[in-house]
Amino acid sequence: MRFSSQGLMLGLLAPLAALLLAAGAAAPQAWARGERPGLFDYYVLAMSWSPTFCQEKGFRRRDPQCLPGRMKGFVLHGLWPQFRRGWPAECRGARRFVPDAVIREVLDVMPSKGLVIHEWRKHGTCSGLSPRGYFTLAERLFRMVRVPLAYERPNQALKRTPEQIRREFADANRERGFTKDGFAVICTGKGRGQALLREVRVCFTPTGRPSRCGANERRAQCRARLVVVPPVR
Ligand code: U2P
Repeated sequence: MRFSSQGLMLGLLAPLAALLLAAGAAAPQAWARGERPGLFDYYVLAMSWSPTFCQEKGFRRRDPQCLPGRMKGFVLHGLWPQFRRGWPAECRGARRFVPDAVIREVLDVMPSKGLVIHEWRKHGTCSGLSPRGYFTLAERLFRMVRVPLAYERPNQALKRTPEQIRREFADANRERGFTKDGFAVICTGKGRGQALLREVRVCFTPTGRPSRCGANERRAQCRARLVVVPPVR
């Protein structure tokens, strides 16, 4: 069954948006463009590990989030309405513009204006919410996820299996109602060799309660034997 979230409560800099767009373009076509806003099965909250983003290409070192002493750990990549298979994108009839005040309010957790606007147009327009409602929900869910202690500004690289990362997140969030099935680990590369942590994705119902993830996350799940989590410097 699909839910409607209508009536529900209420720069990562430009280079990241470009990277993410490129990644999206390379992925198998799983979007349905122009769907009706508010019709979807669940949300996935994508939490990006900023040090991996900073490490991947030298030019990003000019990005404020990549400057020594100002680096961050997890940042908010997006909140994506999902179908059980695939996801809606660029939905019809929603507003195109995100007010400046809304952008300023979310920059603390989503540190790129370009990314905020991109995420609204691609995913937020499918939420059935206003820009303010959508980013308020995204920030609330992002802050609701407790990051395990080991990931709070580690000064040395961590090494984990994808399964260990999911278990650490589930343990840290058990009393909030999450289980391991509500988390997915996304890494660089597609193989079984060593990889870097790119994201932790967390699944929610359309009303913002913890949920199991779906086929989209199972397909994207990291297959590496070992995941390196670069330090926050
Ligand atoms: O994974 C690469 C990019 O594809 C988009 N994506 C992926 C999984 C999913 O469930 N939903 C989804 O939208 C993301 O594109 P972006 O929002 O960054 O443009 C993701 O980065």
